[in-house]
Order: sequence, then structure tokens, then C-alpha cells
Amino acid sequence: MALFSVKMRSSKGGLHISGAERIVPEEKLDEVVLSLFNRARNHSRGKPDFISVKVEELKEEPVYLKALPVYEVKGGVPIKTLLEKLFSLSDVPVSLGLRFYMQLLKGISPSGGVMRGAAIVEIPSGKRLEPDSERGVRVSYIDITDEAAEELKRLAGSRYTENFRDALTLSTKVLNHPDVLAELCISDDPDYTTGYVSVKGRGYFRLFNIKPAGLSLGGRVFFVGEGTDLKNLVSYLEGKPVIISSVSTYSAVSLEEIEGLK
Ligand code: PML
Repeated sequence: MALFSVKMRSSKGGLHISGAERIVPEEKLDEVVLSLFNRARNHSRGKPDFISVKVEELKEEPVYLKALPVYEVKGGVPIKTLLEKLFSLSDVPVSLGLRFYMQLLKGISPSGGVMRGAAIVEIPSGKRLEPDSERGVRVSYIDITDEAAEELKRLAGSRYTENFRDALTLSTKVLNHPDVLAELCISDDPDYTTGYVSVKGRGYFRLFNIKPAGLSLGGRVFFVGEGTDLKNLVSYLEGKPVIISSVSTYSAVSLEEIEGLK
């Protein structure tokens, strides 16, 4: 059965307001096109003066993946302590991980702002690999099935948000690439202060209060191993269709319990 990618983006005065995408069969096209169009028109960041909705038939079969297991950490652990713990579980040196955390908060693009896409950082050198550091690498052709999204909603309960669902979908695709070791994400939405670190072989760790409220800076960093085939990685992230078809777990863990997670 043919599948279609539907992508929406909106802006005002050239400034990005919102974006979203789906992968759906032909019979759902009308409904999904309309729902993304309405989502663009009613966004908390304002009324756009430009909306694009693009529909395109997929040229290749999607890969179906199970979402990463999700953890949130119990108690008011300071963010720096949490990041140190999570980076120490990963192949990312703690000092390098913290350095990029600070850079995201200060504005990671060469001009000191947010990048539309992600930075790609080589481990252990810390070298930036993304071809265009103003734009970054955009992860595209991703979706989650309605059934998996419903199950995620049930598991996360009051902690569920659409941002969380979309971020888990994206991060599951990213971490599925063999060269990606970890991801750090801080939303650039000034009202959304939950971010995450995903660690290869462990899961997706939600971090509440990762940044001060009101800050419009943030972004994503993908940490990759030495000798990464950049062309292959960028082509996978930007072009390979991935659908999350099932979810794993959603648990609250203590700082000490993180250590024992496999
Ligand atoms: C974004 O705005 O794109 C990032 C959203 C991060 C969601 C983190 C979470 O709630 O788990």
C-alpha cells in the first residue's frame, strides 16, 4: 500500500512558528492534511502569514521501530548532577557533554542563535561535523502509529505532551543509527522547559527544568563516534522513513537506580 509523507511548516515575517509531519496511507490524506493545516493556523506562538503543507509519495518502505524506553528522574536533583550521571553512562565524556549543554543555552549557531536542525559532534574530539552549522541537520520522514501514540499517552499519564511524543519519535530514529552514541535536546520554546538525554543501549531520559523558563534558546546535539560516515548518517536522518509502531516502558527512577539500567 502506498504511503505518503505530509509535512507542514508555518512562519510569520520569515520567522519559524511551527512544523510537524506525518506518514499516512492515501485514505487518510484528506484528514491529515486538514489537521496539520489547522494546527499551523492555531499555534500558541502566533498567527502565521505563511503555511506550507507538502504531500509526497514515499519512494521507499519505512523502517518500523519500537520506541526507546523512557525514564524520568524522581526528586529535585540539580540538572548538572543529572547530566553528569547520564553522560557518565554514555560514551560522551562528561566535560564535553556539559560544554555542549552550555552552548545550547547560549545559542549554538555560529551567529549565537538557535539552529533549525541539530549539531553533530564527534566523540571524543568534540569536532562539529554538520555540513552547515547555521542550519544544522533536520531529522525528517518520521511518525508514530495512532496505536503506539495512544499507548504512550496511557503510560505517561499527566506527563504526556505532544512535544514529548514527537521528541521520542525523533530520538528513537536518531539513536537507531549505529554511529549515534547519545543525543541532548533542549526545546527552544520559551515555555517548554523539559528536555532529554538519550543514551545508546539505555533509553530516553526526560529532564524537567533543563533550562530557565522564558529562554528562547535550545536545540539538539547528536554525539557520534570517530570515523562516522557523515554522508550516510545525514542521508539516514534526513531521508529514511521511520515509523514508531510500538512503545517500550515509562518509569520514574531515582538517581541511584539510573546506574543499574540496561
Ligand atoms: C522540541 O521542542 O522540539 C523539543 C521537545 C522536547 C520534549 C522533551 C520531553 O517532553 O520529553
